[in-house]
Amino acid sequence: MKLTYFPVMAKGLATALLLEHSNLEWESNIVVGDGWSELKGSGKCPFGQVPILETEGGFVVAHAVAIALHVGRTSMVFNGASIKVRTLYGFLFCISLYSF
Ligand SMILES: N[C@@H](CCC(=O)N[C@@H](CS)C(=O)NCC(=O)O)C(=O)O
Repeated sequence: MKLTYFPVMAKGLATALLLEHSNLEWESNIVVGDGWSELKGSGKCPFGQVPILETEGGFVVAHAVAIALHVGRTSMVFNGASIKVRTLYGFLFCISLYSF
């Protein structure tokens, strides 16, 4: 999986932390400078914004909360120990703190 975001601690941070906490293989794609206008113009971002998560199947998930839920489901965090479920909810709450 590939998470694309800017080099700032905002919407992409909680999703990156959640991916790191999961058992999934993932890579970070940091967009800087002209890279953003190129990516935005490419139409790859469904809502013209980041973060986006590209899955193995080529599907692109947009919006931080949707990405967190996708990661939670895919990594079976929901089926794990309650501490992991609480951790996922913590990440969701963290995302909600800085707007939608
Ligand atoms: N609802 C989206 C909002 C994403 C968002 O606001 N992304 C900003 C960066 S934090 C962005 O891509 N800004 C660049 C632009 O809109 O051109 C989410 O929750 O992920």
